[in-house]
Amino acid sequence: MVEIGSNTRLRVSPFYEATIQDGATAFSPYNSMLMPVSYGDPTAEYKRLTSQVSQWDVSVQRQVELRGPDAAYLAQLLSVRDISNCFIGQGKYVPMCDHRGVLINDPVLLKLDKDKFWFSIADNNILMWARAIGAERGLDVEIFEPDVSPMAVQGPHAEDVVASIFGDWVRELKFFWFADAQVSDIPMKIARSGYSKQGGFELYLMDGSRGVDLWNIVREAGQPWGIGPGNPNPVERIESGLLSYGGDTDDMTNPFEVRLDRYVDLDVCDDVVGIKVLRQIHADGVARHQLGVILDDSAPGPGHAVWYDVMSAGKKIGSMTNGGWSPKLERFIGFVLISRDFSIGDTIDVGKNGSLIPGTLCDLPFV
Ligand code: THG
Repeated sequence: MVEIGSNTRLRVSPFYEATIQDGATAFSPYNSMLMPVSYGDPTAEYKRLTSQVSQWDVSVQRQVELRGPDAAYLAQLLSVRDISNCFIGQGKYVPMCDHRGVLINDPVLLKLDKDKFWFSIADNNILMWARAIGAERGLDVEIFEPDVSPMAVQGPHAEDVVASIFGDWVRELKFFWFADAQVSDIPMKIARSGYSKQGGFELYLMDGSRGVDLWNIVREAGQPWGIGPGNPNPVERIESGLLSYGGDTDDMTNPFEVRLDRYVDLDVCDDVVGIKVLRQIHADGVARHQLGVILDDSAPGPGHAVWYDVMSAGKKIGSMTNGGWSPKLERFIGFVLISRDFSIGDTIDVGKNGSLIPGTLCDLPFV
């Protein structure tokens, strides 16, 4: 038994005690916080998500707030997707790149007002990045982390659960739009979003002292629909083709390699970080691409390195970046990031710890 020393470098989620109470058995580091990644029964967690409803502590998706006269301009500089058509009350999935055109995050951007935005971030320090770019460009904008912690409610009955708490109006919320809401004096924004393809909402808790209260309200309201705890599901998200920044990307990955083409607008203004390089990369074409793989057998055990080699005729052609047993396909599936010389229908081998497992490349998403 190893204990994690509590300290100022590791922030505790407002839902932490509730997730422990609900039986969390494993946590994973993310944005200098811990995310519950298992409640001890992966099969049940997958089933709840795909046939009932599941509640997740995703407060590790920390918010970076931009506020002030130049907030909209800075939000655009940091996003390689055009956000000029984003309405107040709307969210957008916006890849972020560095000056090399390398993907450094894939946040959800929420436009709260004409001069107020949140980036809801994946695992990388965007607070520091936004402050650096804002200062270098001499912009008039405040950049800070607000007291906001998302909790996801995902699954085919998520809408029933959320409507039973907040009212039927939530059923009218459009995909990625959000609105203010309150229950038991707990302030929040409710968005129709979440890291699954099972449908659902994210409740952006706006008072960190009320995390356990909110968790328990959702837990109780969800009983008729069989709610239980879960987390961004490692298999459902692969079946659904959702990218994991940092999990499926490395320090060289650009958005075109990982199927984010439709979130890159090459005609945004030249000031957008990385856009000029992306235009060039787009014109030249990429050397690698992301595909699915269906294996003939289970993948070998994880070992210490995370990515598996993808081999063809004894040569390494790329990596399998993540994988797992798919209940829907009843096969072991995964994402590969491989040379463009190989494409859908080709057979390859996935290697690790000396063993080679044959597999076939396929299009994404799986389901
Ligand atoms: N919710 C919130 N913040 C987040 C995530 C989230 N921050 C980190 C991480 N997840 C960012 N990554 C993603 C990846 C995919 C999606 C959202 C966040 C997603 N994609 C849809 C798709 O690919 O089909 C829709 C995108 C679109 O077309 O607009 O939902 O989950 N708050």
